[in-house]
Amino acid sequence: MPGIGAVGARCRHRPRRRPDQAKGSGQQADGSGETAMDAAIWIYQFRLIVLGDSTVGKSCLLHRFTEGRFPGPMHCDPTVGVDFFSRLVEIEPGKRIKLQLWDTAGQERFRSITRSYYRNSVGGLLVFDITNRSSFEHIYDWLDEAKMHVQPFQIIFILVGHKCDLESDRQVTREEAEELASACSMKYIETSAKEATNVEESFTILTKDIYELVKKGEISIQDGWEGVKSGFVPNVVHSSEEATSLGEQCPC
Ligand SMILES: Nc1nc2c(ncn2[C@@H]2O[C@H](COP(=O)(O)OP(=O)(O)OP(=O)(O)O)[C@@H](O)[C@H]2O)c(=O)[nH]1
Ligand SMILES: [Mg+2]
Repeated sequence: MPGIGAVGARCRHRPRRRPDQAKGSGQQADGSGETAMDAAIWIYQFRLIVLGDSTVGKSCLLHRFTEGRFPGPMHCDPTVGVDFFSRLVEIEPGKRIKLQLWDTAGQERFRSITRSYYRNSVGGLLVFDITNRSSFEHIYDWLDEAKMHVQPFQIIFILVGHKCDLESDRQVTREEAEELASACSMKYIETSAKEATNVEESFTILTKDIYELVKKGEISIQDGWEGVKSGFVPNVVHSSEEATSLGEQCPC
């Protein structure tokens, strides 16, 4: 019977070049040009966007999440336009989601570029700096702008109060941030890229929430939309005809 068969087969298609050009996408696996990330198997790919004022720490958060390191004050320049990161997340034993992560510039002068990335994102982190009151006050603006530009699709956000290692400089209380999050039907989490606090959790919580909506059919894969893509189902061999007909859906 075509389509069902032996265990552990690999797709015969060549991997699309791209995640290996992204930060955090993994090392060369075997010298063949295929990275560890390319070779991995995932059930879905979610595209997430990271938004917030300049200097709130978006890029450092992504470096910590994808590379496990904090670049430090002298090694993280303001983002120019948009930067791309990638990582796999295991949401249940043996079930991985591939995250494509778009790091946007907070500076106003890049807004026309960053806006074009909202529409193809299924989820996002809305980041403010707990030591910078105005970055918190701008969260509504970021949210409004994102909602306007994702139409007709929906986007799921988590609110992130960043730099929680700087407790003594705090200008936004946890309570008021939780209140804002609740008013906008978002979860709230406080993170520090410097001390690696809740970085993993912030991305995992968002990924799991999106996954649940996908499972329930409230978010679905759609032609012409990059927010969610299906991945490679492990332990299934496709016949050559079926593999060919899969065409664009092949995730490798
Ligand atoms: N104390 C502390 N500083 C942080 C943390 N994360 C980032 N920073 C610092 O905040 C500054 C700005 O960080 P970036 O990650 O470049 O900020 P950004 O939001 O990407 O800024 P744009 O690219 O301009 O939008 C840098 O000096 C970082 O070292 C953190 O968790 N704790
Ligand atoms: Mg940045």
